[in-house]
Amino acid sequence: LRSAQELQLQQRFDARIDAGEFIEARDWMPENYRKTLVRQISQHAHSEIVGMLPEGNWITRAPTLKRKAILLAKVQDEGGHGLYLYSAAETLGTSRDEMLAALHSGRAKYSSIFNYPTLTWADVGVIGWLVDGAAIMNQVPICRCSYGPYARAMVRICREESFHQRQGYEALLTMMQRGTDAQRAMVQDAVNRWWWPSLMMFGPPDELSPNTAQSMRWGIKRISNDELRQKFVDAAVQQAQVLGVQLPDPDLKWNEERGQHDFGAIDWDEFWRVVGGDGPCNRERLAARVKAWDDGAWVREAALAHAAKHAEPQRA
Ligand code: FAQ
Repeated sequence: LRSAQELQLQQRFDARIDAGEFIEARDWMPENYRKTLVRQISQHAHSEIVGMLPEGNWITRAPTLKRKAILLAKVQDEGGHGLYLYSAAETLGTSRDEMLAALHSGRAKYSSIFNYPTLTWADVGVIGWLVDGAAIMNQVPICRCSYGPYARAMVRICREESFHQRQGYEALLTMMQRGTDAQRAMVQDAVNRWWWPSLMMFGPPDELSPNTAQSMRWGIKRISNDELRQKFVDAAVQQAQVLGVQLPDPDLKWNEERGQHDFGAIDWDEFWRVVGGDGPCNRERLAARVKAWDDGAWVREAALAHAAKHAEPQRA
């Protein structure tokens, strides 16, 4: 049985959520609200950090110095996003070490999309267009999330993601409009491979999404998985036309009555396989993160030794 005081705190919390107020780190919050936020924000942070790997694969092979400089900056931005998000999650009382230990031991999730390989340079452009495009569609509503530190981190992240999306689209436009037939075919092949995994980024269908109802009640999620996926499809169709690529779905067509596009069935078995650790690159991605953590041990030790030295009282 809950105490009268706890019930009062709960009622006050619910009223603040209903009034659209931000909840801040020191405010009282239900334990499950805290747990849900740590789960989502840490998974989001892990996605940003693991998400550096597929594109990082092309830094040494970018076709021009300009493209290389852009890609370096983009991958570095993703690292920055991961750091803001770990900081936002830390305000809820979970340490970064705990979150990273969960990632490295395979207990924590990160976005399924980063378990697919980047086979050609066109994949880098398609990640910008479709993957960053899907990320923005999902993340703009999180700028209005009820937890203040997460919402504020998302404002800057979304600005940077929208720049990333444009650079990816521009790289593809260059290949489609000024490239060779082989380059155009490379773009189409990359679109064929990334389209369906991009739709999976929004998560399972609403009726099979265990967290949506409660997260929407708490104002953590503002728009459901299926609604966001639909908005993404509608936006991508026009962008594909301008680019001159086909989206690989024979069932994709405008539905006059709904005022939206119908689209084909998503392979949810594939999605759950990848989420469960058995996608094309899951093992490679996790191994790369664990190696980076192990290789960085000396930096963490040196920083701690330095901090300890400065914390010592000054000797006369
Ligand atoms: N992959 O009940 P729901 C980026 C899990 S963008 C893996 O619907 P929820 C930028 C879900 O965690 C990518 N797992 O869950 C970038 C849950 O499992 P759990 C990251 C997934 O939380 C671009 C279970 O399935 N963006 O990094 C996925 O209400 C380019 C049931 O699902 C974010 O994280 C998936 N795709 O909704 C970087 C955005 N979908 O935890 C580099 C913030 C679902 O109960 C290069 N997150 N699951 O064991 C969200 O908006 C939400 O967490 C959703 C899932 C929409 C992802």
